[in-house]
Amino acid sequence: AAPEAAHAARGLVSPCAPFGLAANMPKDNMQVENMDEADFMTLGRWLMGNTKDMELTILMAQLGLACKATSRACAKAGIANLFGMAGDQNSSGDDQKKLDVLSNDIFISALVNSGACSVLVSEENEEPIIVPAEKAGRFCVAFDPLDGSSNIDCNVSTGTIFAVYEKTTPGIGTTADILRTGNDIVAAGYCMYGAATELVICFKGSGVERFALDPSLGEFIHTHTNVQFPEGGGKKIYSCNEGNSPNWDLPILDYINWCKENQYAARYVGSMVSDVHRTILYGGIFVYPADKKSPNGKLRVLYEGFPMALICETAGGIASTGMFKGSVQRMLDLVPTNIHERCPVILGSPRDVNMVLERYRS
Ligand code: P6P
Repeated sequence: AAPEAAHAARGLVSPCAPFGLAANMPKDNMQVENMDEADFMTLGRWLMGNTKDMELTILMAQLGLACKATSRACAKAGIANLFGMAGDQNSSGDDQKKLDVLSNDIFISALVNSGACSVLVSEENEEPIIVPAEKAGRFCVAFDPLDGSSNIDCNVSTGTIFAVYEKTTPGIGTTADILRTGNDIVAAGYCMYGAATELVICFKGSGVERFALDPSLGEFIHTHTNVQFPEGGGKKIYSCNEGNSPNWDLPILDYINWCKENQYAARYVGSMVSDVHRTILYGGIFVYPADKKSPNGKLRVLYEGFPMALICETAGGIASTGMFKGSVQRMLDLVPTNIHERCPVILGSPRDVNMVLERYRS
C-alpha cells in the first residue's frame, strides 16, 4: 500500500493499483509514472480494469493489434517495397497506396475475427462489410485505416481513426446500425504513426487515454490519463490548408486573418491525426471548413469527423461543422445518410472555436 499512497500523494495513478480501482483519479493530463519496472499498464490490462464489457474489451484489443501491425508495416515500408501505388482507387476515388490496402486488410481481418462486430465501414471500401452471422458481435466500427497516406512515401506521420457504435437492432447488421447520430458512439480513437506510435482512445462518458507503443515489448503502455486541452486554450496555433482560402466563407477568412494579426502560428501536417493530436495536446484550432468548391468540406463524417469530435469534446474542446447545410451545427449532432458522407470540421479549444462561432452568429 505504501507505493500507492506515495503515488496518490503525488497525484499519480500507480499501475500497481487494482484494476480500475486506482486510489485517486489523477488530475488532468497527469503522467502515469511506472515506478516499478516489473509492472506494465498495457492496453489490454487497462481495458480489463476499466471496461466491464468483455466483448468491447476484445474489440478494442483487436483494434490495438491492428494498429501495431499497421505501425510495423509503415516502419518497414521503405525496406519491404511498400511505398508507392497499389494501382487501384478507393471509395473516394483516391489512388490507393500499397499501405492503404495492407492496413485496410489488417483492420478488416482483426475486426471480422474479433467476433465482436456486425458491420464495418472503411474509407477504403465503397460498400459496408457485413460480418457473417457465425462471426458477428454487438458492435459496428467505422474506420480510416491509414488516414493521410499521401504523406507515407515522404515519411510524414499518418494515422488510423475509428469510431465504435453498439448495434441496437436484432439480426444481421445493416447500414442502419451505423448511419446514426454521433451521440450514439460508445468509443472512439486514433493511432498516430509518428516518431512514436501513440494510441488515443476514449469511451463515451469517460476520459481520453493515451498509450505509447513500446516496440521492444510489442505493447501499448498507458502514459496519460484523462487528457484535456490546455487551460485557457493553450498555444496560439491555427491549423488549416490555406491553399483553399480563396473559396472560404467570410467568417472563416475573417477568423484566420485575425489569427495572423494576433501572433498565432500556422501548423499544418496534412494528416488529420497529426493535426488533431497536436491541437489537443498543445491547444489552438484545426479547421477544414466547407467552401465554394466543396460545400460539404472534405473530411468524412463517420470515420474522421465523429471520432475526432467525441475525443475533442471529451478532452474539453468543441467540435463544430461551422455553417453547414444552412446552420451552424455541433458535429456529433449530425445524422449521416451515406456511409462516406463528408462534413466541415472546426475543432479545438473553446477559446478558439468560440471565436469562429461568434463570427458565424454575427
Ligand atoms: P488537404 C488526408 O488525405 C486527409 O483526409 C486528412 O488526414 C487531412 O486532414 C486532409 O485530408 C488534408 O487535406 O486537402 O489539405 O490535402
